[in-house]
Amino acid sequence: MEGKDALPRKGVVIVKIALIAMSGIRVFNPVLAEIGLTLPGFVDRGKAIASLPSLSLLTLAALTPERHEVEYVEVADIRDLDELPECDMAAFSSYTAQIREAYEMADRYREIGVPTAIGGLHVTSLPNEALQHFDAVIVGEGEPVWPEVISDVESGRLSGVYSAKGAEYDLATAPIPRFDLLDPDRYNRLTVQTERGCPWHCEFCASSILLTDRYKHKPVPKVIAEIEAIKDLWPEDPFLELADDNTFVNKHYGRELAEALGGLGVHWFTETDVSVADDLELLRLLKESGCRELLIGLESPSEHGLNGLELKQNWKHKQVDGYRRAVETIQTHGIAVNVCFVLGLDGDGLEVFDAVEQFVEDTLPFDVQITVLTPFPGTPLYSRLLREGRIIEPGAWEKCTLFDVNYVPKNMTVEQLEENGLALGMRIYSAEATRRRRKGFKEQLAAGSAER
Ligand code: B12
Repeated sequence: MEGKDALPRKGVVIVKIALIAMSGIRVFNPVLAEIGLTLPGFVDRGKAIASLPSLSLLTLAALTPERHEVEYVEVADIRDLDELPECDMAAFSSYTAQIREAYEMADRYREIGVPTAIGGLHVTSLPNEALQHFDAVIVGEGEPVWPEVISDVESGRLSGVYSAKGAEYDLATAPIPRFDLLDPDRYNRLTVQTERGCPWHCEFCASSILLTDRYKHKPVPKVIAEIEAIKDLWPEDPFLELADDNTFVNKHYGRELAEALGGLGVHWFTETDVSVADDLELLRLLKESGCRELLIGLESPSEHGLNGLELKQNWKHKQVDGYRRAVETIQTHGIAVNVCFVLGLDGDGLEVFDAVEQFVEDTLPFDVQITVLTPFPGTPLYSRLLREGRIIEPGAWEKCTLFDVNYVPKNMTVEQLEENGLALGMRIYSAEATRRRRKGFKEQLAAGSAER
């Protein structure tokens, strides 16, 4: 690593690039953290996902010219970091909750003259904030601009915002992520991405819709090639999580994908919307393909909670009558459902806590996820709540965890949301309720098999 004094203004020869993933799981409120992490139904999922690597950085590594050495580093908690990873350039990926830690590391790199770059969802929304700490900030999808970032750092010109907005990236040209940079013993779950964007626009969504306006797929043969690469590297097949926001909007693509996955002998999980339950042939193929679970954002069990939430067509509001049926249909096809609810929506009042519990008791999904409405920067929700003076602590990004409350709810107090949310969590993640749901799923599975 070169010291500041030794760093020439022009013609920087990069030798080693550290690709640094901010990788922690975060809950700000210590009470929540302590209780949440002991609840059986919660702990399983938490443990499973906590070890996922950064797909963005592995993808960029694959697009880095061979003349540069790359090292992939994960930082779960900056307090555990004795020394900065040694490198000639540090490129970070991060989400909102841990952005301050990325800024702190960048400041330290700046002190020793190492050029820095950062991309990802948070800085795509707030590039100017990030520029106070980083030499280069990448807005939008990383692939189209990474070669320019590298070339600018090589010529000593790395500076400012590099925007991929408008340069719509074609996933047909996606490289195979450098899974070989990972230690196979450390990961038993890996991510593969089949699509970006979403045709719906939920007000709170802070996912890949911030990167692209389009809903676009990776061609199935490309997805399969990535999985083959993983299978070559992992002696024991890892569980695959698709890093997708909504995999099965296009049912034709869904069936093609499921058929292709069926031949690979993998087990996998993805996120999609409730319309997947309308296509029984797709569900059958999904079961055969090794799909273990579908995570579906129902958001609220009530019509008033959903009203106005999806901004294009009020789509989710139109689906609510089919919610219970959908969970049953999917689970009788042998695929577990993880139903997700957002607590504290403007359309919901105090009755929502019991309504969620009732929904869960009635439908018995294998898993449930309850999170708190979270105004992530860059979302229409954030702009609206800021305008309405309802963000409690603007800029408190460490509270963007999906569990901490940093806004004034409409139909309840902050304390009511926190206390009722916690109490609901204690009930639905208890050993007894978790056992009931697992049993319920098995019964639905058996009923489905008997029918077929
Ligand atoms: C896998 C995952 C994780 C992994 C992350 C592993 C890692 N280190 O990357 C784990 C389990 C650790 C995790 C943790 C958390 N997560 Co998470 N996670 C996801 C998930 C499922 C997939 C993300 C993904 O891989 N996308 C695919 C990659 C390719 O996209 P990408 O990262 O955006 O990268 C592209 C661009 O942004 C850009 N880019 C990104 N980095 C860089 C860097 C450079 C240098 C360049 C040039 C470009 C670039 O290029 C990439 C390719 O185009 C998403 C949900 C989803 N369905 O997408 C949630 C999601 C990202 N997580 C979310 C949240 C809230 C969290 C947690 C706060 C949860 C918690 N309470 O702890 C933590 C925070 C982590 C942190 N460090 O801050 C939110 C983030 C919202 C936001 N704007 O911050 C999401 C969108 C889910 C949601 N419900 O909204 N998560």
